[in-house]
Amino acid sequence: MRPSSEIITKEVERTIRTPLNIARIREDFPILAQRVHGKPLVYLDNAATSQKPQAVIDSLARYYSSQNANIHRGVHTLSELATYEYEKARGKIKLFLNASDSREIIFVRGATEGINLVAQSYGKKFIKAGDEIIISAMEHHSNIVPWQLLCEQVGSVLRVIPMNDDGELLMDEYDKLLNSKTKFVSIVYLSNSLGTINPVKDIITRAHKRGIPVLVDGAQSTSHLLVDVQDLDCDFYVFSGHKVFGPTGIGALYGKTALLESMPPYQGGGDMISSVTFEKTTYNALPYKFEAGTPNIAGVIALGVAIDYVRAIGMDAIAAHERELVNYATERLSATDGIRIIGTAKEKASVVSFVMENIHAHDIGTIVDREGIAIRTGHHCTQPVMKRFGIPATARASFAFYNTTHEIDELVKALVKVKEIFGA
Ligand code: 7TS
Repeated sequence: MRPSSEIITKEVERTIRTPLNIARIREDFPILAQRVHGKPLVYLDNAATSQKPQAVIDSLARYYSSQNANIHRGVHTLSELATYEYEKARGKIKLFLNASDSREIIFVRGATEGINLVAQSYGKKFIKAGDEIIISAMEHHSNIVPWQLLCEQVGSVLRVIPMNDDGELLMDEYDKLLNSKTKFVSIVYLSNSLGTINPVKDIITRAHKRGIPVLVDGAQSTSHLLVDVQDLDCDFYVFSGHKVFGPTGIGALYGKTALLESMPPYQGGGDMISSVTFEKTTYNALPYKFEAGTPNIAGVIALGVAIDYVRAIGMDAIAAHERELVNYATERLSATDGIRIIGTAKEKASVVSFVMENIHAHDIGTIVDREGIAIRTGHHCTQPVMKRFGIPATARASFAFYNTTHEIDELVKALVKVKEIFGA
């Protein structure tokens, strides 16, 4: 559990910041003041990537204008400063996820690279021919393909937890899939195409009863839910910085120390070694064993700033505001003739996917864009989800804490125009 001082801070943040002062928060995001096609930008594509506060943008400029140097290798002032800032950011992510040790935080390019690292390092060492890996029917391709690659390499088998028509996992079916051949479970916390919040803690408990490790794909959950990796007891957790108001090209993998210690390096190169001879190379300690080569130093430092920003607002306040947005969008879209919501789980956050009768999702996206509204349309890199619901694509509005109910009204107005254009 979190230390009590942190819980108290969270309480204070909640009482002074609920409800959030959205107008004030929006001033921190310069891009939100833009006009698109002459209309105020309504940015509802946060599941694809979130916008960046000025503090994050400034951090990138500050790094390159006054701190730029390579880390972990120089004794000169700038190198020491860059190293200090880089490692400080690791500490911030440790706190944000409530990991027990900074060495459990590995910097990677994003959720995708984090999953590939675990599949190739842990998977190749510990998963053998005939072993089974369980994922779910609502995984992003990033949490399907790396496991399929591993299956091709070692001869293991992928098993899939099915879901119901609301987009909720069938836990009884999960229980049936768990058996003595199961060697790994990899599961999405918050679905990017349905908005379902999965019962990951329960999923982890059931796997652990059989000694099976679990990876949680936190690509979507990290910016919307308070995540506590110790409370979840997950073995691995991955997320992408760009979805948490930080830069692209940087993210983190959390792994329990004992597991990370047992795994071979993912890539070879500078910084990940302890000593190299042509006869034998020994590897560096955690976390450096998994951070070969010069990393995205500016990205790491700016991600730390993004985490500071999110923590200052408070995840509880963010979750409460976004719950309101999802409920409001669900109500308004359901009340509009010809619109059907895909993903009606009881536990949902931040994402509302929908289809419109006889209108392709791409047409919806193109027309609302003319109104300055950014939504995503397509399969959202979850083709099996589309197949499960028998549709080619959805239109998806996805929210962040800076969105408002007024923006949802604007979306609904634009969708009514879409219907008019198609004579629906
Ligand atoms: N897992 C989930 C659940 C995701 O939603 C995404 C990206 C990823 C993994 C991969 O993240 P990356 O940062 O490594 O690419 N999801 C989306 C999306 O919904 N629209 O664009 C990217």
